[in-house]
Amino acid sequence: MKNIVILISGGGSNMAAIVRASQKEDWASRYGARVAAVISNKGTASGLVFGKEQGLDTHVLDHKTYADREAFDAALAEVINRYDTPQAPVLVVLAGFMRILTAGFVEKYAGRLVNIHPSLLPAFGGLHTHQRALDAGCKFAGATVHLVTPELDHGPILEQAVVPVLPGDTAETLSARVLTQEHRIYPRAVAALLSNK
Ligand code: NHR
Ligand code: GAR
Repeated sequence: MKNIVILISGGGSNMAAIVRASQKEDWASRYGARVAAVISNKGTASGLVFGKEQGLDTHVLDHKTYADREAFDAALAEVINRYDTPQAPVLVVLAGFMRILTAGFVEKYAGRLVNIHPSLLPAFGGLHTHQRALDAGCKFAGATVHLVTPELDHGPILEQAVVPVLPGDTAETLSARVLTQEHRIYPRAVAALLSNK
């Protein structure tokens, strides 16, 4: 059984979309895969509640309690590696995870570490994407699922979805429109990764 480990920092709605798809589409029989655990760098992340309700292992690793990024990433890898065996390689899914990962960490999970970013990459990597798209006068916005590489938001693109920017949009209204598309494309991209392996 392949283990999917999902990293969150907040609401976890993308995590929930993936968990629900894995149940509805029976990823266990179809791909021999299951969502095993959720890890948050914030104890207050509301996505942890959903994870517990679903019977997932939940872990909190507060980045503020580690000396530096290397120490935090080493602790993160230690937890993830509990779900990683030669017979059951782990797939690591960033879903609203807000900590930049070190190159050493990213290289450990190369090809099996994915992220969803709320913009049409390569436009607007980094933070505050919706406000930046509005400020630039974009008529369309969207989301991108990509493999994670050491350079932030630069890995190979797996899926994208486009939404219109509407008159009167704020970062909040635009992000909500983008988020509904994220919930559609992220489970699909994860399933595609599982089926190719
Ligand atoms: N790590 C690497 N090496 N490469 C990527 O492509 C990554 C990554 C870690 C996270 C998600 C990303 C996003 O989709 C992601 C992609 C956090 C920041 C950030 O600046 C930027 C991009 C992303 C996630 N984080 C601040 C930091 O100092 C903290 C910000 C905060 O806590 O609010 O790590 O957007
Ligand atoms: C999503 O829009 C995701 O793309 C974005 O945060 C939101 C998390 O929502 N990710 C980033 O901005 C990463 N820097 P969720 O917790 O409900 O899935």
